Amino acid sequence: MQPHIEVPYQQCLSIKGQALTGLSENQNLILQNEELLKDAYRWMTLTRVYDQKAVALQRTGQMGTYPASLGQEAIGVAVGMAMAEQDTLVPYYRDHATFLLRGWPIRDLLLYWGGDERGSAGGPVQDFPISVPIATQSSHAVGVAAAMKIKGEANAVVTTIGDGGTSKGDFLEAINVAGAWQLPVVFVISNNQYAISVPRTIQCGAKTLAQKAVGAGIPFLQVDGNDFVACYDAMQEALERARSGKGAYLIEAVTYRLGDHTTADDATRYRSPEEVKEAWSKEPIKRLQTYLAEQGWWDESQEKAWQKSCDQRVEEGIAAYKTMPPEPAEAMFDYLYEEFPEVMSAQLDLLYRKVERMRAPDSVVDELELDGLERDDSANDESLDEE
Ligand SMILES: Cc1ncc(C[n+]2csc(CCOP(=O)(O)OP(=O)(O)O)c2C)c(N)n1
Repeated sequence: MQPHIEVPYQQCLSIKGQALTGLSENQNLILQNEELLKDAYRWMTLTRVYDQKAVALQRTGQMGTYPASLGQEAIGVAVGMAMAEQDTLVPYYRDHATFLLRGWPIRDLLLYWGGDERGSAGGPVQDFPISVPIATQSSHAVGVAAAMKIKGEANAVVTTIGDGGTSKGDFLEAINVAGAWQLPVVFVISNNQYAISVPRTIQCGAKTLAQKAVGAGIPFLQVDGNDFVACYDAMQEALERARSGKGAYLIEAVTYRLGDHTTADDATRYRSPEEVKEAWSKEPIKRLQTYLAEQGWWDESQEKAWQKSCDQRVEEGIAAYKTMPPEPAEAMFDYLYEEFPEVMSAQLDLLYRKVERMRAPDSVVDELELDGLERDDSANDESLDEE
């Protein structure tokens, strides 16, 4: 039998988009804030349009493997809206909404997923690049938070992770250190119910993932991850604690991945249509839209105009991505080291020679293969899943 652990669960909007009763002062303030909620809705819908078009780019061979955030837009937007610019984001790979809010140009996001290192330069300079290795970002976040504490900065670090990632030692070590040293770091678990095809219930024997914080001595909370209001309120409280020197916080946002794990996955092989249909009834965008419409803050014509502008904005980003001249092949070496280690010189030489050979007029390598070298994503298909 499991010991009883009280895990607070926070929800402010019903799945039908109605405000619940008994809410805190801050939650009610959020619910009354027309501009804030419209902004959140706009970011969520922009993210969804971006996601759809990114998947289409991959499907048409114009980009590498891509992990959509369909259904998880509320927590991503709440994280991005609650963070201050000078805070540090140490993300994982499904944080598209947060990246957009942190100022990443759409072109750069696409470049990243197209295998171009220049894509990682978006967002504030102190933010970390996307982490494809699972959970390594948790320890990086703790390192940044320790540095902040030593320097006496009143900023915070936010780091995100999936449910499966919380089974890794890196995550558990990171929350332990964050608790022991009372570091200004907020851990956000996007519990979308699956780690590729592995359901949450067989990843971990604990009833909730939030309770992992108990052993680390960190306060914790479970929120309805499809409820923007609940997520935003939780993030505000966690960030406030971190910035005022009270230490770390852990939020488990309970959500659902409505799409495939990545474009290399087929979720119909391990999920029933009934389960997915049920999950759609709880999705975050419709929920907030209903609330806004019932307040008289959003209508059909606003929706149409906004969808059109999202479309335009994403198409502009796609055009910029497609017209970006490719990086030289050797660029892959440029981003790894501050000072190039001598021991890598032989590999770099080999690469130069290969590129020269391929460019030679009498090369046996045909045009197609040369194009492939300049923006080759096919070889990386599934790398996200197989690492
Ligand atoms: C260290 C490491 N091991 C394995 C993988 C392969 N892999 C990619 S995604 C994934 C599942 C992650 O699931 P979860 O943490 O729940 O995040 P989600 O993708 O569901 O958002 C795995 C095992 C990896 N990228 N890195």
